Amino acid sequence: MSCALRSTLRLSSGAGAASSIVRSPQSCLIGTSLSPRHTFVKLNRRDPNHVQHARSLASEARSPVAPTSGGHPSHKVVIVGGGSAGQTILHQLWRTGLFAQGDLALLDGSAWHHYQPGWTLVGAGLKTKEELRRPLPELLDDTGATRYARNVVEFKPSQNRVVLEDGIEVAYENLVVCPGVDCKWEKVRGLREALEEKSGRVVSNYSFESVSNVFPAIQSLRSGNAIFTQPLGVVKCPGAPQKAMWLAEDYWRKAGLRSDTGTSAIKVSFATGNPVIFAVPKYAAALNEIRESRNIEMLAQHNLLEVHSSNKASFSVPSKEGEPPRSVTLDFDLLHATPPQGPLDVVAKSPLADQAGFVEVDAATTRHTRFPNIWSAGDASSLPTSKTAAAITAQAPVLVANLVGAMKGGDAALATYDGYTSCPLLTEYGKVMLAEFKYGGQIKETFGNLFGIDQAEPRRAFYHLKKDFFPAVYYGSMVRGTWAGPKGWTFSSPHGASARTTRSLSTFTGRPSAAQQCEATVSRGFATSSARARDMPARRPRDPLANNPHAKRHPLKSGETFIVRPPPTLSSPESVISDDSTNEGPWLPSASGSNAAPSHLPPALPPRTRSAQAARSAESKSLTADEISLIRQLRAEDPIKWTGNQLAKRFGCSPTFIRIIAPAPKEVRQVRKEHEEARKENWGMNKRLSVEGRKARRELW
Ligand code: UQ1
Repeated sequence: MSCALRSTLRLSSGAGAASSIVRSPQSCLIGTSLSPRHTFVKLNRRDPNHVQHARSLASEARSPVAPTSGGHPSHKVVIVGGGSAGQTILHQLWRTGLFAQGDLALLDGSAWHHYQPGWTLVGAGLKTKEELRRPLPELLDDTGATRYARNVVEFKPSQNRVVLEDGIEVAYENLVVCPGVDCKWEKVRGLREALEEKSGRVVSNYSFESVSNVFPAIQSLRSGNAIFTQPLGVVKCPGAPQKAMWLAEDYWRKAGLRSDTGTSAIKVSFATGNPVIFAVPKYAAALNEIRESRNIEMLAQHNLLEVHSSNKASFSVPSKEGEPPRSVTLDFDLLHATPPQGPLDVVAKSPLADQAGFVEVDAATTRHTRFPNIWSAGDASSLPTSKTAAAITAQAPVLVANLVGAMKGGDAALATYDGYTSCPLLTEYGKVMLAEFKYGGQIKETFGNLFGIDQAEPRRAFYHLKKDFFPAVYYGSMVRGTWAGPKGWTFSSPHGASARTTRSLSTFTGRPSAAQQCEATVSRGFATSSARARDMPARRPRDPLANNPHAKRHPLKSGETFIVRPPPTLSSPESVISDDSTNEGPWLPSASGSNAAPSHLPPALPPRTRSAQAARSAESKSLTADEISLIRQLRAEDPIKWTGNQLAKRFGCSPTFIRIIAPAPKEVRQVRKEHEEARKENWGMNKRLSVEGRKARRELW
């Protein structure tokens, strides 16, 4: 066992005592500990120069100097923890354009950020742990936030201050607490020692050091008992302990060491402290079916207590009423352990904590129930849902909207979180069951709603989401604040009010509700180009055409107004239109002669793109009678698979033509229509307005 692992395990158990603890509040799987890159400077709180020191610490991280409050560096919003939640929230706040350099601060002593949802893939030999990490400072560079490369050791909510490990106190107007949860390795006797042993029989996907030992251990096992454990209580990504099992079992199956019937060279057991395999009954039923078909033993209510030696482990099991708790000891040849987990001591012992030690926030608004200027999301929060990165994609926009709303003195409870979370369960190499649900274990499936498929059925497409898409979108978009999970990239606020700043030629205005006004500002930054976003804070640019005397207003049925404002550089609809075609405005269909745009009309729609034109001309392609009857036959056999688009592709004609000669059955059309309606509900303001606008322009022309 390396020193590094030893120190990791030791450090990650304590709260705030050591400078090098990494407490990444990540979604799936557990934080790890590495030394921060910055030099540790011990500062004395009583030293009158400590503020000066704090400033130099801040600038050490290439950050602006903070203003002070009562002698303490002070910020409008201080974020505790730079993991998935902290980074996502920081970037989303920055993108609102409401904050200047130094208004925001992030406190985290970690040198690295790990994409922990990917560690299951490392344990299965599909990725390396190194490719899943990034230096933390690099991820924060594009915000104007001050980074303190220190962890918090004390919360002082009544004074609006937090204390850093070197004694510095940082003051805040608003505090966002998302330091994640800790692995409590020490709660299982003998586990740390067993993980350090050379035999490599005890492994875990739940730490940076040990995750790379998992796949070699799976590869080298040829026979015996393999036990995969899940502790009773909260864990990050509650599906991860069994993902390790499903993939290992599949590996051994492919290696000829497992069979569905009779005896296999390797026996596989899932020992969980919980009574069921998964908390949501729909997915639990599907998983149990797969488990039985693959001959995997379920040891329910078996909570790992102790690892005795390199081949024996004890579990507590329920006893009959009135009898003392029992324990059973099992032999193993490979043990994949998931450590018990819980809130960091610094949070659990603070006034912020609920009885279980998590930051006590309102389940809908993410606002603290007792300190209105404190907020929390992610693993450290008391939000009663599964702790995953997917959950953070839904929590962060709610927190940001409500925090900004509260700062503006408005109603902070505008946006609400419904408990959305997701667990992409790898059930074998190449297949994933995409569990998605909200509070109360109610199903909330993205693709089920869009395409009418059952997400409890493991699929290859979901596997690629998990293995390739999510890691890329995580670093490329999520922690940069531009990914809203199942809602995709267009960051639409929880009320669907996402506003574009201005458009050059035409602008939509409406009378947004108070909620929309607030959120329009919240999400404004998301519509800017990435180059602009980097140069934030963005100001709403003054519209140079605001006083254009030629502006025409077209009220739309939806309540919005479509305003046409020809730029001064172009001839206005009222001006004499020259024959010179270079003088054509893009808003004029044709500037020549009598075809000039009538001044009372908004711009014409641009001509159809080449591909659309090609598709239209393909409509005239004549199909043979055989082809037409084949189309009808395919449509009748499997109308779900053979959509209009699929058939059009196959037969080289347009989907419209297909829909005319072989319309889909009424029920299928009905279901599609419902999905389409559901999809429209999720449209952001931009999309809605652009569709409305096109419709209006089509009608007017
Ligand atoms: C998601 O957004 C996300 O973040 C990048 C994940 O990575 C950990 C996920 O596992 C899931 C399920 C989502 C949710 C997104 C969709 C499209 C279902």
